Amino acid sequence: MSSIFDKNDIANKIDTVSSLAELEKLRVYYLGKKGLLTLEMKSLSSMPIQEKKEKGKKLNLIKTFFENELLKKKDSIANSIINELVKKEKVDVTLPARDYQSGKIHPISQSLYKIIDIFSSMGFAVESGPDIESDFNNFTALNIPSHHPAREMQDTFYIESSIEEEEKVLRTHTSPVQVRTMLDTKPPIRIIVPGRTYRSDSDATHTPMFHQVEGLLIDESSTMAHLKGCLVDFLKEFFEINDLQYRFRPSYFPFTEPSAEMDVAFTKDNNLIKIGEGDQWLEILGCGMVNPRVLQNCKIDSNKYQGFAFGMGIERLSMLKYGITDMRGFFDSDFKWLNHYGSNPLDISSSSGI
Ligand code: 2NL
Repeated sequence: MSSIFDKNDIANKIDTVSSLAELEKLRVYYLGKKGLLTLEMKSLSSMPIQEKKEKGKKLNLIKTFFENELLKKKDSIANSIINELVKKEKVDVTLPARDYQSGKIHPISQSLYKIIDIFSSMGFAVESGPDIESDFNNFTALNIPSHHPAREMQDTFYIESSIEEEEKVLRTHTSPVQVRTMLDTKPPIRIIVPGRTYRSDSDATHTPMFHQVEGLLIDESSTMAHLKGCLVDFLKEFFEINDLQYRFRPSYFPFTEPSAEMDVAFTKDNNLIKIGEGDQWLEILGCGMVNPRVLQNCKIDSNKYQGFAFGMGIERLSMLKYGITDMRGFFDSDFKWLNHYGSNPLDISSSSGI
């Protein structure tokens, strides 16, 4: 007669099981809420103390035995499932490796690394600031008068503000960071400021958001000659052309006096622009000696200090360096475009020293 205290009987029952589902059924049969062992254990409470002690001890022993056997069987079933799988599954080591695509560095980032690399080697520090700026930092401090067209709604993104608040704008250039630096630190100052800038403009050659890098140097003795040397060295290094043909042309900006624009020579070869030589000129950046009024607006003594500043568009520099013809491609997030114009991560570490 089988009894629930019969270890052999339990062991036999477990032995005949061949799946995890059957094993679970057996567990419930003995140890579920209404399982045989569970009910027996519940019935202990109504027994006289001596009987309770003896039967309780037996029940506990059989319960532990059952649980151990259950675990052993579970392991052995799991093992045989794995063994079956291993037998069935074959790895064909002669198959070709799966193709993978490595990421590319966006040309804007690549140019930026290079620009930072070159100016760092000349002793310029990199500064940054917020995209949303006060009207003072973006326009007033830079000697841009209230009637200047740059301030028009058609050109600048204004941020809604309450009447007491000062008007806020999306910065139209990175100059407000230089203003902040001049207000915060004593000269000498030697910084470049790369970053996003915004203008209300959109066509094949303009996007509402674009990247600029501006530079500012303030000390007691730097001149236009230093400015020229600095920019010529930069462009030669950036385009990797030693005998780069260039010219400085007089220009006008409210924040510099005198002001100039720099052009580089180029030739068109099958619609592709070749930088460095030729009889055509391409405007590449703006620059000048910092207007003393800007220094005064930024609490710097314009009798003691002077300096130069410059600004250039990173998209434009990248288009020329990498032969990109449509500016909109920069912001389309098209993987094919990035795969074509982007650079390999390993090339960066060697060119920028990062
Ligand atoms: C351009 C011209 C320029 C500056 C930017 C500047 C900034 C301060 C003071 C004086 Cl805080 N100047 N920046 C100066 C000359 C030209 O940018 O064509 N940018 C794309």
